[in-house]
Amino acid sequence: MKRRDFVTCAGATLCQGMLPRLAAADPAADITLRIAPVALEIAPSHFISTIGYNGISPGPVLRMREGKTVTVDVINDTDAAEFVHWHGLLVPAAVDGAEEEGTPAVPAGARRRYQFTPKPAGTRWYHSHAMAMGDLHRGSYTGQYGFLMIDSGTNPGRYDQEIFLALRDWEPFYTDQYVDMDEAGTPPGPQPEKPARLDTRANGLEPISQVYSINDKALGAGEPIRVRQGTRVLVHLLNASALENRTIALPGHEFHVLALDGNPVPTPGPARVITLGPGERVDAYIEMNRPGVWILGATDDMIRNAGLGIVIEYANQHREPQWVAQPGVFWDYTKFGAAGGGAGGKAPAHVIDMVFEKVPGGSRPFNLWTINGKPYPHEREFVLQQGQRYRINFRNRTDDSHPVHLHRHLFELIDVNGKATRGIMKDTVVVPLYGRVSVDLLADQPGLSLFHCHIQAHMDYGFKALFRYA
Ligand SMILES: [Cu+2]
Repeated sequence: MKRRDFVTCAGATLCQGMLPRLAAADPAADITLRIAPVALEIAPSHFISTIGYNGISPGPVLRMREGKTVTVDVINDTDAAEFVHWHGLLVPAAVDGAEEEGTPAVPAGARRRYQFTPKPAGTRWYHSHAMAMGDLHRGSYTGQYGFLMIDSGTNPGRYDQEIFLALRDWEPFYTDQYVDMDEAGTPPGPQPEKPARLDTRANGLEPISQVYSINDKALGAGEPIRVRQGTRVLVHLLNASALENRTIALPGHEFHVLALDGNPVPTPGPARVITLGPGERVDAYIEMNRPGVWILGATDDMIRNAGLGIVIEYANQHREPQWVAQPGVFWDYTKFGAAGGGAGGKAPAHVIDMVFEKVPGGSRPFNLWTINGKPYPHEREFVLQQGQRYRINFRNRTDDSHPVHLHRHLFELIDVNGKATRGIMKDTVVVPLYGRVSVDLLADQPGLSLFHCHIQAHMDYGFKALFRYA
């Protein structure tokens, strides 16, 4: 595919002659995204200095029609090259927004036009795909993200109210006293990949946060979501964190899960808590049938009290927002699979094993993350034949739960720690600590495709690989 590829300069003289200018006759883009610094007042007088899209963070909710080609002009008003990745879309590598796949950067102070045909329909998102390495003010640590809704034109729209909730954290810093929530969010059960002998070397530095928000407000700082009894509210959830998996709940209510990563599930159903790894989305509706004032937020008290929540206020209800703990309840993808679980469906002939390991920092500042014993790059290790189906086994031999993402493809969830399932299509899946997840992949998107952990520091320090087509 020949992409129309314009690069120009915002400031004229600096780079004149180096880059082709946007032709004067070029029609206006359907969408313009300007990458520039923003200050977010997430709580009274608590400003976060970050980088956003079009002066806000999250950026505007972008809406595109499935199958209808769009042009997006990205203007980079920062001093570093950027990439905008269209997460969950099946688009060519040249416009996918990942340097590793060969997408050209949007240079500092310049403009680049992306043109693609969005598919499939569903809740997608867009975000920076720049490497950050040791710089906690780059890539997905910044406010460069937003929802991207691909509309099929056939959504029946059986809801009264639609809300978008992105989970975030801010002002990350490094610590070697890292305690994550992965253990608390993992149901007791088998740990099929737990090594017989654990690596006891000292852990490297990991970024953590103590400041949280949903969208651009910490709990209690923004307007509540005002609802009426007897209505149905459609919630689009996104974990836009660069750091950690999160579990949320709305006490007194259940989520009715409709879609995972924007793809309708075979068996929609209730969930009292939802766990989302960075990059994951959940679409669910909530029946508003428990009048009161409630907190929708992180199940972890420390994280919720530090901002990760939002108030849900029924009409004519005025009281302190209520929270009720949800002990012993766990999120389980497989509940939403096809009836009959793993029955039916022929296993693909080709099997790819991916073993995830951590090399603790020891004397180096950061941990190193490996796939099959090696950090990125992997030369011609993961080669797909077009039209073939593959079973991929993610084997997590580390003490973190990793949200792994494959660009430009959807995969079908087949097994989570021995629980078989069918029919759940995803682009990102959390592989539990010492756990194993199997997925099936149809190789039908020729070109380079990046696979990586969606925790920025893991990706930056080795946890990524390129899939190629033969
Ligand atoms: Cu990871």
